[in-house]
Amino acid sequence: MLQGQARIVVLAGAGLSAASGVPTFRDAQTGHWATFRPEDLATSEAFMRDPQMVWRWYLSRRETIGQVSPNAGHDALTRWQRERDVTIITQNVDGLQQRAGGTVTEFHGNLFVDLCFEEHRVLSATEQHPGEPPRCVHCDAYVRPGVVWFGENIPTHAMREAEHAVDHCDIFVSVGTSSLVYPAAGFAEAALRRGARFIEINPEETPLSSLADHRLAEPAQIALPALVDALLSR
Ligand code: BJW
Repeated sequence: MLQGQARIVVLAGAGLSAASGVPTFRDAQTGHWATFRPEDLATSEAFMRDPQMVWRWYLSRRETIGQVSPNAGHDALTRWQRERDVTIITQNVDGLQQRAGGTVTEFHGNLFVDLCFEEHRVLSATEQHPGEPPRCVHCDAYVRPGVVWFGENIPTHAMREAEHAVDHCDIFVSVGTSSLVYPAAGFAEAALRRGARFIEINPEETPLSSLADHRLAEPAQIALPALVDALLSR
C-alpha cells in the first residue's frame, strides 16, 4: 500500500511525543488532565475565570517540553517525508516534529507562541507583571498561549491545508491519537469516503480502530522507524 507514488497523510497526536517524555492528555494516571478537568484549563472561559492558574499550567508545560527532545518516531516521520509524498498534520502543540526537521500543519497551534487574548495577534514582546500573566504591549490585554482551546475554531490556513491534503490522499495514517477530538477525528472517515486506505498506529484501540485497513498496535517510536526503514530500503 505504501510503496511508490502513494500520497500519504499522517495525522499525529500526543502518543507520538509520549516517548520524549511529554504527557498525553487522557492517560488516567500521567496525562495532562489526570488531576484537572480539561474544561478547567483548555478553554477561553477557564482563562477568563483564572488567567493566572491557566497561564502557570502552560508555562510549566513550556518548561517540560523545552527540556525534552524528539524521539525515534518523529525522526522516522521526517525521513519518510524527505523521501516520499507525506503530509504531516499534527495536533501536537509541542513543536517536536518541527525540531526533528519535519514540515507540519499545526492543527491545534503552538504552545510557544504568545497571543493577545483580545485581538489574537502574535506577540514578539510582552509586558511582565508579577503574579499574573504578561500583558499585550499594544492593548494591555492578557497574553495567552497560541493553542486552540475547546470551542475555538481551527486556524483557517491549517484547516484549509489539512482538508486539501485529506481530499487528495491515497493513504491516511493516524498515529498516537485517541481520535476523540473533532474536527481532526473526522479526517480518517473523510479520507475513507474518498476511497483512501486507513492505517492506525496506537497500542490502544480507539473509536476508529474498527475502520482501519491495518492496525499497528505498537508504540509510535517502535512502529514508525520499522515501517519507514522497510519502505525506504526497497
Ligand atoms: C501512543 C503512545 C505511543 C500513548 N505511541 N500511541 C463534533 C462532534 C462532537 C464534538 C465536536 C465536534 N466538533 C467540534 C466539537 C467540539 C470539540 C470536541 O471535539 N469535543 C470532543 C472532546 C467531544 N472540538 C472543538 O472544540 C474544536 N474546535 C472546533 O471544532 O471549532 C468549531 C466549533 C466552534 C465552536 C463550537 C463548536 C465547534 C477545537 C479542539 C481543540 C483541541 N485542543 C486541545 C488542547 C490544545 C491546547 C493544549 O495543549 O492545552 O488539543 S484538546 C487536546 O486533545 C489537544 C490534543 O491535540 C487533542 C487530541 O488529543 P490526542 O492527541 O488524541 O491525545 P490523547 O491523550 O487523547 O490520546 C493519546 C493517544 O496516544 C491514546 O490513544 C494512547 O493510546 C496513544 N498513545 N502512548 C502511540 N508511545
